Amino acid sequence: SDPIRVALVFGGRSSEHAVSCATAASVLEALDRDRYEVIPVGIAKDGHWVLAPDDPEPLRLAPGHEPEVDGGSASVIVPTSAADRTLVVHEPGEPPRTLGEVDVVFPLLHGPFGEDGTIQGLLDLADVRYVGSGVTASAVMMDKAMMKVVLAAAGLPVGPYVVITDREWRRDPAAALDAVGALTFPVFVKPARAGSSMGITRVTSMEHLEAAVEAAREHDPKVVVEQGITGREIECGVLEGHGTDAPRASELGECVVVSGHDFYDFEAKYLAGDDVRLTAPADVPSATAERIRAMAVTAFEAAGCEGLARVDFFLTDTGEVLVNEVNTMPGFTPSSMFPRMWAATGLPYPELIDDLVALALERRVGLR
Ligand code: G1L
Repeated sequence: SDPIRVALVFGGRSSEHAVSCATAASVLEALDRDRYEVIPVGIAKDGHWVLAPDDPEPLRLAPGHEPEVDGGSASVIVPTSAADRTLVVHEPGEPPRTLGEVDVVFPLLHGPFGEDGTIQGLLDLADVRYVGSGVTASAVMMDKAMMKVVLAAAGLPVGPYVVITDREWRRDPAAALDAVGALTFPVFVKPARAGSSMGITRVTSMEHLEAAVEAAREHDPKVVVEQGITGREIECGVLEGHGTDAPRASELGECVVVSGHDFYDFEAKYLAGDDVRLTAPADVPSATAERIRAMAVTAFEAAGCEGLARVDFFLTDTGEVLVNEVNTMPGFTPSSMFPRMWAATGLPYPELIDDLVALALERRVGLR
């Protein structure tokens, strides 16, 4: 049968350009070339779209090597035509050249301009199918304030938090700081929509709050202040069901911060590497694990997620479970938590990718 034509879109304008390249390297390597034809589309740091070499090697993240999309000169445009579902290359001084019909796109992009629903909207306009959630779920889950409203409305427990909008802060910062007084320190001050852990500060007293809000506002004018929760960090992978089947929840994983970092920050997550230990399956009593898996599926459905999501929880020593966040584009190299949780559930990385492609192909284009 004809190979399935899969385009990977990676790189991009966010701070996690290199992580996105490394993710593309893993997916490039795992796609079975007898069944898939692969079109690697890189987005350079300046925003140019280019046709990238079909080679995982230069995209790998290694000590001393930060992979980057080479800007080059070729631009790849996703057409806004409902008719053809093709990618077209525009090269300076050359007539446009088509790459032909694309069956499915992996949007491997982080943060603003990718994870926030913008690339999904672009693909919707072109009638191109893609892996993962659509515009609404992507945008809602990217915004921590929106996410908490949706989760709470679905009856899921979320921790105490305060939102500081741009207008509130500019109009009366003292009142905004005062509102945070309803929370117990330590608190975590976060940009509402940063995507990575950039701009996050752990704050132990009122006197350090203002600087933390200003730091978060460098990344997003909308800020969320969360009360710190003492508990284990437990995660669950959710995959959409096939046909009319319910979403599937994976074995649980646990993220243990080993040393040096007082929370799971950007440094611990991506640079230092060995300061955070991921375990799957996590050692959680089976009744609690079952409760967490059911909550993960509820969160997935509440936001209308599609394809996949990683749902993160706090498990306190009294057995209380809180939803921390839902990630519609979780870390996705074979050593990342989401693939590891599914491997522990009996779905190895290449089969996980097959499953995600199949889910994307089952979906109707346009109306989501
Ligand atoms: F395409 C999928 F499967 F939906 C998908 C897309 C993006 C899975 C995981 C990711 N994750 C990322 O792109 C990243 C946040 C690891 C890149 Cl920075």
